[in-house]
Amino acid sequence: MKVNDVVSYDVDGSIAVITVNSPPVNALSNAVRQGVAGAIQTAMGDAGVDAVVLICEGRTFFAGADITEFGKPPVEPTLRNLQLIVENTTKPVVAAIHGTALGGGLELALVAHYRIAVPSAKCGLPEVNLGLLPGAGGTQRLPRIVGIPKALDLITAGTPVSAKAAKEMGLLDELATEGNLRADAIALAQRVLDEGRPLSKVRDRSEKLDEARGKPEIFADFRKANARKFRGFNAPESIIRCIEATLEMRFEDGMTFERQLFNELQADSQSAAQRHVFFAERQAAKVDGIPADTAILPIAKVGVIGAGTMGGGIAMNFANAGIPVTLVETSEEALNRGLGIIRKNYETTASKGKMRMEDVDGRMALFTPSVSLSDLADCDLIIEAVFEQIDVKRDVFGKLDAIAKPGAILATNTSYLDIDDIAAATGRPQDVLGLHFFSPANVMKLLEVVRTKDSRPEIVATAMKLAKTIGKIGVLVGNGFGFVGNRILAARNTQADQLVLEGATPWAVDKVLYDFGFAMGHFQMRDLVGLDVGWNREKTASANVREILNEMGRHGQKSRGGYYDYDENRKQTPSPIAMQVIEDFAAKQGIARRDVSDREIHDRILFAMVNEGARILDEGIASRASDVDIVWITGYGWPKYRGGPMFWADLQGLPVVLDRLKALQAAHGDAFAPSALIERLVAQDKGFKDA
Ligand code: T1G
Repeated sequence: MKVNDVVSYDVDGSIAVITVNSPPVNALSNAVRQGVAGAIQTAMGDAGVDAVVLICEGRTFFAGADITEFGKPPVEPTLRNLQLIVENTTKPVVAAIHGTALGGGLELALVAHYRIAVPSAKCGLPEVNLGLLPGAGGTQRLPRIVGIPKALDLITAGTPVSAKAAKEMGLLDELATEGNLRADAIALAQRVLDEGRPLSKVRDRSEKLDEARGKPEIFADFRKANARKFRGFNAPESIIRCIEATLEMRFEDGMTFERQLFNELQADSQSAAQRHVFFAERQAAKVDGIPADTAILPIAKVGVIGAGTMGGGIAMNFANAGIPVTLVETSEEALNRGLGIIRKNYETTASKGKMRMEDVDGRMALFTPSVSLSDLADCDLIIEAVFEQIDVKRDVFGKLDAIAKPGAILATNTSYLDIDDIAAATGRPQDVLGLHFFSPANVMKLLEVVRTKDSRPEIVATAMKLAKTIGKIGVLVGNGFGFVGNRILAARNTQADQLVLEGATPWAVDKVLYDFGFAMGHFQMRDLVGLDVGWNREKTASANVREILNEMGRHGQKSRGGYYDYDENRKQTPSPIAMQVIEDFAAKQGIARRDVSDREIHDRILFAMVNEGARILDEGIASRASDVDIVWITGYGWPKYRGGPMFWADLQGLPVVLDRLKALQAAHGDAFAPSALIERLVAQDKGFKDA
């Protein structure tokens, strides 16, 4: 019978089965919680019922609290009150898990008396990814099952574990047969009754906690080992404190402490930022203006031109998704070098246990090497990753036009060049778009899908779906200089270069950005990528500090010297040589150096980036402010707990941003002329989220 729109109740023998069906992920919404509570009450009042199975339909068991309800007034039963109802039943409750039992979903399963899952299921407490902690007893119950060390790992990492692993750690009582969950759960419930098993409560268990008593080093060592990873984030430390509380407090007090710290995190801008990122990532996959029924083209075979760093990494993405790749280079030697690097990458992955060594050959078998473009004739998608020069790319596309089969997608991996110009070298501009990967292409999550004025909807929709297939976060961007990510990077470059000429040091600039939350500073990143990327050895003319450093052979980390000096372990130290180059160049430019404050560095760099993001939005190069956020978080390391440049600007308040831009414009010129979009939004009392 239907309890409400999303919960139904039926009885099989003497086992009541409560079934939840609330797409897309059975999140524990108000309706779900109310329905389950009502069904439990019914089961308790039903004399013919001796036990209860709680199961979900659709793709998964409860995937957590309903994130869309955050910030709204609580509606009874809250998740914690629903847990009390389940935990205090007089009849055994069995949680039957498939898909991903996550967050509040797993926490609800933890108050059931027994848990069973199909082998394909996963269990996890990913709240840390939202800047939160498990707020329904996860920090108090999980340690009581798996022990303190494992709970520390699982909850601060937020990554789910397989059903097999969950069973081994005691999180699950049984594994069901795949596809037979309901029957196996009912059978377990019946066995519990037949064997008179107790109504065990996780909260009453302490044996696992006892293993950690008197060992404060467990927490001290964990904090130390993860300091770098947790730097800047608030949630991990709160999680650790809650887990410490299991040893210091009674269960109820621990629950109160957990609730207190959860509330603090939920009110924190860091969690708002990370919840914004969660939805922004999913929003980016949605392409406005393309009909949902647009044909997705089959991509059975991919061609990649260029087996260098980018081409090889790009090719690996498709092989990793099981898609055969024809890899074309200009010579056997270049081809073999590229394939060698690919094989070495897989062997390294296997040595880390992330794939089986015996699978490396199978993965390599997906590559068909070639030195002839004509071998790409049967590819559904061809991606070029050749030298970043327009005439080279136009030449390749002209040749592809004569080789590629009709309807094949022709993609360029260019970072800056005009893709309309490249497409014009073919007779099929409608089949051309950009697939801008980020180095290392087989690792970085971001993929800018660049739509030209002629790209037909089918290839755009196909590229966006393909991004998800190869495990990337695809963001659709327009064909403008630097698209979205690199254009904002260029704005940061300009200010960083100017600041060091005016008196700042590269290390001061880098520290401001590091303290803001970037994994590394601007000049440190430049040294890492290589100062000679895009440097023209033939045409160099000491036109700027970067050229001069290159002319001196200081190409960055790879030459053990750039803005920093590097020892044999790549440990960096500020370079007096680079500092002298900067001072000399500033003098030549007639720039009188001065003290530059950290605040000036912070504002000039960050507000210039925000302003460029606004211009990008205003020009339609990005269709959403949240897309700009996703580009800079996933492609350039903008700290996730600050939500991306546009979210961060909204947090400052656009009136503040506008005032600051005007002041910076007065002091440092028109690079800070406020974007018209910012002025419009301020006039309308709106933020980028409304743009
Ligand atoms: N609440 C609301 N909507 C959700 C949701 C959630 N928890 N999880 C997913 N969605 C939506 C998502 O926005 C998308 O919507 C659709 O479902 C499909 O998602 C008290 C406080 C479950 C592994 O953090 O990890 O419990 O775009 O595209 O790739 O301690 O979704 O279709 O409109 O991601 O198959 C803890 C978050 C919450 C899990 C499925 N739980 N979700 O991945 O699909 S906090 C989480 C996921 C909590 C308690 C605390 C994934 C997934 P739309 P999708 P997918």
